[in-house]
Amino acid sequence: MKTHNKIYLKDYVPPNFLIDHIDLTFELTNDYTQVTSLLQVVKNKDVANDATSLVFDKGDFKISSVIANGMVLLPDEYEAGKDYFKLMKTPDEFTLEITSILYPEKNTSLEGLYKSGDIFCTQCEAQGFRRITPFPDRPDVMATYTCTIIADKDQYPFLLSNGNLVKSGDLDKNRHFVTWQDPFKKPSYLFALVAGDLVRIEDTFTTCSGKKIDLHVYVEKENQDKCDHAMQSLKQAMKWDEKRFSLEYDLDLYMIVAINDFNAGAMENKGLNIFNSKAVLADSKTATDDDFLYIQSVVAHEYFHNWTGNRVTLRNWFQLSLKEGLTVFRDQEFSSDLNSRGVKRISDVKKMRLYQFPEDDGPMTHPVRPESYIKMDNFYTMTVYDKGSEVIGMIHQILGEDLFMKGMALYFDRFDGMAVTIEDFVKAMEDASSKDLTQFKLWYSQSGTPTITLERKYDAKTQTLSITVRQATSPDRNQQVKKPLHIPLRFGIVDRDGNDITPQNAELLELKTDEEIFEFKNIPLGALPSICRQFSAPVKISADYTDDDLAFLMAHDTDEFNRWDACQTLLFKEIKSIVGQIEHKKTLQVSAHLIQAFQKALGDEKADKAFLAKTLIIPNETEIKDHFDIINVTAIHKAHKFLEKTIALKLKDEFMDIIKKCESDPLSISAKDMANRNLKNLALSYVGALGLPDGIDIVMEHYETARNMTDELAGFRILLNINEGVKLKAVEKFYNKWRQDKLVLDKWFAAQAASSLPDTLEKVRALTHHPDFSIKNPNKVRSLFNMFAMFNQIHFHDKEGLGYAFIADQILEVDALNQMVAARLAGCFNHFKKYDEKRKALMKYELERIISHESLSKNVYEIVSRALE
Ligand code: B3K
Ligand code: ZN
Repeated sequence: MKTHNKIYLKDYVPPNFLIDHIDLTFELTNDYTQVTSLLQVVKNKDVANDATSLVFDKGDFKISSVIANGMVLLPDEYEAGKDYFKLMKTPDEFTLEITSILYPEKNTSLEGLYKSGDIFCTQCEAQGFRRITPFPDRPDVMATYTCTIIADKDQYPFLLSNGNLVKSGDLDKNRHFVTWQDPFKKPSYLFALVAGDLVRIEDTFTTCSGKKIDLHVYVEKENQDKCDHAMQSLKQAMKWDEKRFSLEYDLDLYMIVAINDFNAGAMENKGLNIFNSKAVLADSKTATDDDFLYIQSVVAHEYFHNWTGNRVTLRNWFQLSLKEGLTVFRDQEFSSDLNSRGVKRISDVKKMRLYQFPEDDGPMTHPVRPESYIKMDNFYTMTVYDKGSEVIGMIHQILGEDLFMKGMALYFDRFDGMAVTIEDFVKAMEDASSKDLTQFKLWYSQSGTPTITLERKYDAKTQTLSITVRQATSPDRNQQVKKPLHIPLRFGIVDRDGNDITPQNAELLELKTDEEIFEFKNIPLGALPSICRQFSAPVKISADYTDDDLAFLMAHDTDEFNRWDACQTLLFKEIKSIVGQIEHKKTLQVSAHLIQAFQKALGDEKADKAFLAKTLIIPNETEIKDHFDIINVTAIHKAHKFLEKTIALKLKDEFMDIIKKCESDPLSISAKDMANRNLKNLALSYVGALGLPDGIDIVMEHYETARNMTDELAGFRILLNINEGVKLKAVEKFYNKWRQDKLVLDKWFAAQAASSLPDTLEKVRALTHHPDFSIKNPNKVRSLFNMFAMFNQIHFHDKEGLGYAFIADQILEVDALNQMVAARLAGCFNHFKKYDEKRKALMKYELERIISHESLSKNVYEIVSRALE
């Protein structure tokens, strides 16, 4: 077994050489691509060493010529290894011209320059630029770029790169060229190139200072009618960033290109964003309401990077959260301002608990600013992105909106055009607010999710409520001893009539030590504290609430988030109790107070429907498993089904009423219409879960008459869990209707992979041979394999280990083509130690089989070796 070295933050040294300017020329042909880069190299005066040899990063490709200061170098005057390029004895300032030959068609990693269908495109973050040309491929080397692209005029009518188009013209042999110039210095990871036969959708945006910006969205011809939502989202984002953050766009042109084969959601290349087509294309026939919201947030996220990431960039990759955490915070604020803030918060917290808490609790645990990596690509994680955003949110809570914005302004003022660190950001926040964030900074260096324990005492004589709040974080591989964090807790008190009686100045409690006692006077008997409102800190809460307290808070807390959370706590308690009944072979029952709480919520005419839909959904089995120290897959599956059926049975009339009453305009994506659909589809899922003929008919009709993808997909998913006959019919019907649409087929694959019916593993195996499946396309791999491994608990954890063996085979097969996608999939074994002995052993066997595979990538090695440690 090969091992691989780690790169450490503590070993960071500034670069010996800087590049002032790079002039790139790409000649794209159908056989190969020739890349010439002309670099203005200067020695970094700030580095006090007398190194004269220059070492660049380089991919595994051939160099055909090297010219230094106009002199052709002989092959023995430079070294070109598999992953480096070296020149001995260089002057302090010189020009270097390197010509390389690439084969983009053979590049299945989707990093560097590759082809997606007939389109040439690039993905350089984090370390893809080195696969294009030898270069100091690190974010603290910032250069200006010009880029000339030469290609056949008919096959590649559009030739795009960063910045502004400065020259174009015809060449011999039916070729043409275009030259782009980007006036802003940038790190290599923001370079981009696209060449293809696309259509362009055009619009403009006039900025606050009156500058007119051209907005271009490029897609394949058949998708030209699906760009309107992305374009509107872009304009909303531009406007919002001016209003909320006083940030204006800087180039004359902003381009977005949609690509079918893409490892991530999208990429913020300067002036030329490249997107996974699923993050751009939408119309109501083919995209769900969730897709519309996703597109709005991704388009905005990439746009917001222009300031947080591009204009102010990273000193090294350990600082990734400086741009990602901050930009996620910005896109979450944007979506909250445009849609419902409460509902957005619930979705974001659900995502944190589903993915980030387990990450913090498993082998991949790392601080928001990681200290080491083998492959940086493995650290584009929920911790860096979403916990990173929560950390920014906490600074926002502590400083308040005005001081926070003052800090942001100071940050841009100080660091525009520079490559900086998280420390620099926090310092700007401290300087602008005069607050001391020394202890707060631990959030960046200490891993793990803190647990907050809440204990109440009430003295009836003095009417004093005293609350003891404790914090603790479990030791992990990163730190054996955890220090107390500075935790902002939004707080409130609700009396027995449902009035908010929070004393003044108690709305934000700042916890700084292991244990603190807060006392509140003149509090009537029975009043309940409500803690961590709005989920003001990414912590787990363990409070001494009774079921009655929780039901009361669910109905009366004035904080919407905590009303939802009280119901979550009730649901998890209930499921745990049913799992206990199963394990002790008792008669299964659901407690009456849960049914009553649901009934009350459903009967509340004034309740917000979007909120209800989020509240009354039973957490899925993947969410449930994290509430157990040892995961009993079968019992959890049974408990989930039993709870769903019991609620459906007891409240069938209420659900039928919702199904009748929740009308929506099928083509509108207004908040009201989305909420109605959401609640109706939830009610249908309960009714469908009963598996009775009348319920099946209702769901079937809903599915067959649906006029948008939200309803159609919701119906389809329910039908796939009813019985074999119903499933078969629905699968065929859906396919025949949508066989031409790649993105809708992703949903078709994913829904089948998630089915709980007995033959699912065999079906998934068969689908790998389906003509519309391609193991080279990341969206398809994620729809089929990641969906199966992450969200089909009962079949992935098949007790004979067939699910594990199948997925391990797929990991190895994908790894030979696309290491990044394979590594993501390999994460499905991360928590193997939490299962029963038999499953644990079966998973360990597969992990060992993977890690001993001969040509395993560094990416998968890093994930699997950490899991096995
Ligand atoms: N910065 C890119 C992510 C690139 C992923 C590289 N493996 C998208 C984003 O976060 O905006
Ligand atoms: Zn980002």
